[in-house]
Amino acid sequence: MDERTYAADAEPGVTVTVAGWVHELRDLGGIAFLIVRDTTGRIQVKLEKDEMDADMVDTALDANRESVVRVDGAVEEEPRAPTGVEVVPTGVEVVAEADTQLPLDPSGKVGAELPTRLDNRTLDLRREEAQAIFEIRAEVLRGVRDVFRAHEATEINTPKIVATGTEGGTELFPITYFGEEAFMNQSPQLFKQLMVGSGVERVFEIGPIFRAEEHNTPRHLNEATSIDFESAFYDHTEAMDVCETVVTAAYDAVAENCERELEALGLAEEFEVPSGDFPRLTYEEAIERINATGALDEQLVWGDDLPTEGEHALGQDVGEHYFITDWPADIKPFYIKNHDDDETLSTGFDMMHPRMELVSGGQREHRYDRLIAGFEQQGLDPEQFEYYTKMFRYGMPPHAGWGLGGERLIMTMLGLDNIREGVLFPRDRQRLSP
Ligand code: AMO
Repeated sequence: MDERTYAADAEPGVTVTVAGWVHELRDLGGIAFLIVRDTTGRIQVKLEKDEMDADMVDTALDANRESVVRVDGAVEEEPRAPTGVEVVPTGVEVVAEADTQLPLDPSGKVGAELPTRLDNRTLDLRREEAQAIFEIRAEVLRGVRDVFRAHEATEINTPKIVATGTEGGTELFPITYFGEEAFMNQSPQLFKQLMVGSGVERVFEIGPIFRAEEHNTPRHLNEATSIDFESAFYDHTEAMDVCETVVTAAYDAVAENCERELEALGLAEEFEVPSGDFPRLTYEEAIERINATGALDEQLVWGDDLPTEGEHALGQDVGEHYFITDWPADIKPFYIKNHDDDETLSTGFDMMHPRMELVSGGQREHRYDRLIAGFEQQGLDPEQFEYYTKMFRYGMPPHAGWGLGGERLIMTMLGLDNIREGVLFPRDRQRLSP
């Protein structure tokens, strides 16, 4: 490709080639302005009808909105132009014509419903706000990677096609693997644990998880991005410390490097980095506080799962990120360790944003006999998990970790109404393409 200059980099006094999409054509009679948009912003191209080459002017005037164009010309200062400069063209080429009828208005002036936007995601992403979300998402992932590396964790990639589920049998997507039944992985849980038993000790993974959740809600996806952490010789409290640090680092990275994107989303003023010191409530305190809000028709009792309305009421009461610790052992998965001094209490924890759960984690059961007993208690057949359990007989250190929902982090950070806003091509009950 010929060298091109981004809209934001065009300085007065230089000759450039700019390329991008026709954002708008403003025809004022003798003069017209073509607004070209690229990934850095917009630039004005001035068309003086009587003074410039007639063919060139016609080419520009005839270009449909959203066509891809390339413009050669000189950059001049123009205080009235949106960016303070304009291009005085010597050549205009339509590189790829767009249809006159578009399924949605990429300028965003005419709003479209979310399903229409997702059906036409490529056009939807031409809107500054939509792009801003994904630029922020990229920055979140970078911030998270950096902080994990600073904690000497090794990034791993584990299989997504697996033989067994880990997070409850009903949420599995079965597939056919050379004639055998297999599943899309629900979580890298067992693999990250197997890694701490290797000499690698501390690992993280950022990758897809698949959940065959039946319900279509604004905060559930059938394919989500999980940010997972696991460390040898950590207990649940140390895992929680890392969790706070990672979430805070994600916010920090965005606050530092995404000014323009926050501006585009109207969040520049209100964006707040969390304290990094999240209150830690026990499950017992949590149900007491929920009951005290009076938000639920029936009082919660020990052993109940926290219903969504309960979580909301507690979230409003606490008003910032917080942990819920010391869950009843019975409602946490088999791989979570119970407290040594009280076997009915689990070391499992959840980390909550006031709007919803973001993280589950805990110290893991690393003692072989206890692990096998845990499988049996949950009605799972330990034989099916032999590839995992047998490694607990060859020297498995105590360890702890957690999984953070990437999209929920973005959703709560940016106050998005629907988790799908933070996913390029979401997978849900209704949506398998694009
Ligand atoms: P859990 O099943 O709680 O724990 O998942 C961890 C976090 O992942 C996110 N999440 C989802 N986000 C969107 N749509 C979904 N369907 C969805 N399911 C989960 C949530 C949730 O808090 N193996 C454990 C983690 C661990 O103990 O290390 C696990 O997967 O934000």
